[in-house]
Amino acid sequence: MSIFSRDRRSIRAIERAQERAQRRRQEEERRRAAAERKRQADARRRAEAERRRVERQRARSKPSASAKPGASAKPSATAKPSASAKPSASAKPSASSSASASASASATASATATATASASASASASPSATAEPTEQPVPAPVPEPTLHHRFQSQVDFSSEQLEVENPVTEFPQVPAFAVDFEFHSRDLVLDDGAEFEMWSFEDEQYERGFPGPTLRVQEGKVFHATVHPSKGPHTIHWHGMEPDPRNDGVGHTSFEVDGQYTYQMQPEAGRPGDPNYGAAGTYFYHCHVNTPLHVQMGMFGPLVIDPVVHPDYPVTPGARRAFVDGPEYDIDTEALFAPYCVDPRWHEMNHADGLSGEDAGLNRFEPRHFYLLGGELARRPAGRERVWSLSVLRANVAGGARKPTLLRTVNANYLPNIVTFTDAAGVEVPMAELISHDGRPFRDTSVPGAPALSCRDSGYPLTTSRLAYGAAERYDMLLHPPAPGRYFLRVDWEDWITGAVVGTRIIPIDAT
Ligand SMILES: [Cu+2]
Repeated sequence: MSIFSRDRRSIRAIERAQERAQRRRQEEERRRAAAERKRQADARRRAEAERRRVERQRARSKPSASAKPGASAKPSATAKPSASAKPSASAKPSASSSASASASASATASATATATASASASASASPSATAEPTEQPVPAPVPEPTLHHRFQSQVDFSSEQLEVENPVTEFPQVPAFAVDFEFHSRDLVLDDGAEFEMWSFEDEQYERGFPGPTLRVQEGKVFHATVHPSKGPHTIHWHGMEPDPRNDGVGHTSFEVDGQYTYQMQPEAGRPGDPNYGAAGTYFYHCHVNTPLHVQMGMFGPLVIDPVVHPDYPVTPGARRAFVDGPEYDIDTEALFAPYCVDPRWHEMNHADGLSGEDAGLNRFEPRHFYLLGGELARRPAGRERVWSLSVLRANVAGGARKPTLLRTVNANYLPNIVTFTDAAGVEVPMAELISHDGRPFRDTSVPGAPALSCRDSGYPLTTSRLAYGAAERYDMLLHPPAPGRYFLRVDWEDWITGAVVGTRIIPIDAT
């Protein structure tokens, strides 16, 4: 490498640092502006709710006021609260949040005053024979429902998510397994030498790495994952799991997290032969804030749910089952791969780009770099700023002493992928037995009422040389290379409209 190119690189590094600083400043300004817009919208909404509440209260207090003329001095008491309510109502629209808080407090106070005053008015009215005997008791004011908000547009919907500093984990239980994730953002070099700004989750083991930490949880066990976002709100969505809305990590149904939050869940335990139970399988987690951008920036990681061990389906040493009554596989060679690709333009964007209705270009995904993330699950390298990249797979030959190799895959792309298994000459080899999809085992459900055995146990293994799948899909497959030797795993990326192959990666599979 010449001095000239080193100089150019250092100049480029300085330029990039300056660009990053500039982007951060812009992002900060944008966030401040968005927060101000949100504050104003909230104030308007509160003022509107307040105005309606006062109007309704005035409408309610009218009949009781008309009943008063025959009564004593009390009617003037009922008249007063509604009169005092008027100025506070008119004061509201322009008021800030603290002003409207005290205003709503005074409105509630005046509402209670009306209720007690009119109640005592009707009480004092009934003993007197001259008072109208048909007077109806005034019902206590019904609390105004809040938080009902109709979004005006898609932009409104996506930019007005509830942000909460430190939401509380409801019904907390003692976890069998807990992790703690920080947010990180930094430049990482991927396996083709290209460098991009990446955002992801990190823990002590996989410091600032990519993808996010590998999580492995057993069915039936309570699991906690605490996230500490920074540089704007983030969440963790447990894609394919079904926790309650607070723990599902989707801002639209719960909240986005600013400070920290502990997600809690308990994956359901499987039952042999029953397709209605069980969570074992391959998943991934990802941020669900400005989702297309944040996932592309790298905010995702693998999640494996292991099955409970059922007495009817014991496990031999060195092996594990993919689901409760699923086939055993070899723990040593178990691997995961995730096709992922990068549109460099997206990696220059900011946290909230596109959320305020501007055309940020998130409708165009034009990847230029194609990657296979992952590797053997038992050997993921830990340590700072590691990108987990797949370069070679091992697989146990069919019919040998060892259990077959389990290959898990997560499509971490926005493009469809075609996976093909071939021999050294490029001829397809049907060596992949698909055993589950999206955390759901393939079972034979053709006989109603009979145990739904796995497809293999029912005599119909789903064996193929090719697999096509789209964004966020997962498959688990056993590999059965017919003889020792070198095979290949080929992954093609297709344009999602034209179907043209836009990228390809090929890695060897060494079968022994
Ligand atoms: Cu995020």
